[in-house]
Amino acid sequence: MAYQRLWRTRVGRLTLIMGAAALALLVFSGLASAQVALPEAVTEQGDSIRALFFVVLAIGVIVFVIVEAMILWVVFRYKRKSDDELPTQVAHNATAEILWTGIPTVIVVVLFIVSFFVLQDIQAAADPDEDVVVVDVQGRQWAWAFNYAVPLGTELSEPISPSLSETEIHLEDPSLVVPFMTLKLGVEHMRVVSRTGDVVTVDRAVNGTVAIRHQAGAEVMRVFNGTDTVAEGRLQAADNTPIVTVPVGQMIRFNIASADVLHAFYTPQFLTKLDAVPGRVQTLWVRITDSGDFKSQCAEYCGRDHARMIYTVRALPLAEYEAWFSDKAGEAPAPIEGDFGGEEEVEQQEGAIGNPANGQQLFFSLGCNVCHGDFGEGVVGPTIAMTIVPLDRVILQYREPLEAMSVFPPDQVSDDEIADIYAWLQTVPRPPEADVIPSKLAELIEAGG
Ligand code: HEC
Ligand SMILES: [Cu+2]
Repeated sequence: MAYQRLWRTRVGRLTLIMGAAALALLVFSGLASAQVALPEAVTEQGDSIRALFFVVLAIGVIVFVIVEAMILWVVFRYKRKSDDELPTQVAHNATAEILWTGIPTVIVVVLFIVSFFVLQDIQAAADPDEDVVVVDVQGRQWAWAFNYAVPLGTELSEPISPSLSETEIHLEDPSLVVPFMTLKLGVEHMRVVSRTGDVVTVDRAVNGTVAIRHQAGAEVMRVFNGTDTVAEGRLQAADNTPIVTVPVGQMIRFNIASADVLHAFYTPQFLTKLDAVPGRVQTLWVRITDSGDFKSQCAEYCGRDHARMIYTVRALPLAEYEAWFSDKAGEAPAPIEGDFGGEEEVEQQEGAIGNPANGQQLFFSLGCNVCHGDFGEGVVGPTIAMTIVPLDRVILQYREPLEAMSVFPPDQVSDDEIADIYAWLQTVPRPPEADVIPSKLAELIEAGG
């Protein structure tokens, strides 16, 4: 054999040894920085998955060792000793055949049963009377939005646009137990107007969201955007990555949706990931056991800036979480004053550039709020409320975006519609200077570019 021939010369031996060493070095240098083992789970569900993994691993190791040992035994025991000695030829052996069919069958059945129970365990919803933190997750090219449900009883703002039709929903209606009614932004985007007994009146197609709690008859909640951002783990200079803050110890329900293509919600320490599928809401239940910041990312290739879809899950002890939450809930943006004109009075005022009421709806239905915040205050994208960027340059931004904004071609949003959005954004107050997320484009224009 070639190896044997090589091994006979000194140079050959050296080559072989160096080659093996280089290969080992290559393999281990990769492993040193990479996470080889399964990460420690920080959720109860992750613990079950980890336990299942080790059961499967143990069975695999046992089978591997037995099979390898038998192969080696056969290789050495039945090594060809002379050319005329042939091994005994066996046609069949009932015992061996039953064993090699039976044992794998038993293993597969055991794995099936064990995984079935683990799956049930990790997909189990919270108890009906348990407190649940509901977070609506929306993936979009290329950002994540996290919206929180606020229990009823929290003060509700007036509907923004009173002209939109109000709808009554009955909490006992089982169809409303469908987790999250707001997937079609702009169509099912709703906010609570009032609640009497079992009947909740919602306002459709406006800012704010109604999520129905998982159990029938439970409270209806308004969702607000309580996402913090962090300027670390940057991939490009203007990048802020969102933080989704959650409590330790309480059941959390992530309602995972996508506004465009497939994305995947993936926190390695959860030991599970779930795709964000357009047109559908997927539910991920977790109860976190350890506090900390867990770096997370989109785990389904979704286009040019997929790599920027990073976020952090921040798990805080319950008391700290509650303090953070009430702080955020208090901050929930106040409704904007003013009459934007309803459908009956689309007529434009003299000299106005667009129809702000229409613009406001488009802003949500196109998902601009995901990156720019419900009030254009800026999240992943810059603050665009009352932008100084002129309309024609803004139209260009939709068509050929600077930085990681999604492309909006004319068949998705026309120039006139952009003018409407622009008009609405010009009526929305800018946040205090300290909270403004700077816009490159605005800076360029200010600099006279
Ligand atoms: C994937 C995230 C994302 C989405 C979705 C998105 N944008 Fe942007 N947008 C950005 C980023 C990032 C910039 C940064 C360019 C810069 O810094 O000037 C930007 C820039 C802008 C600007 C120019 C900046 C300025 O100061 O005026 C406008 C206007 C704007 N976006 C409006 C919109 C509108 C309206 C929508 C919905 C149709 C939208 N964006 C959707 C991320 C997004
Ligand atoms: Cu992605």
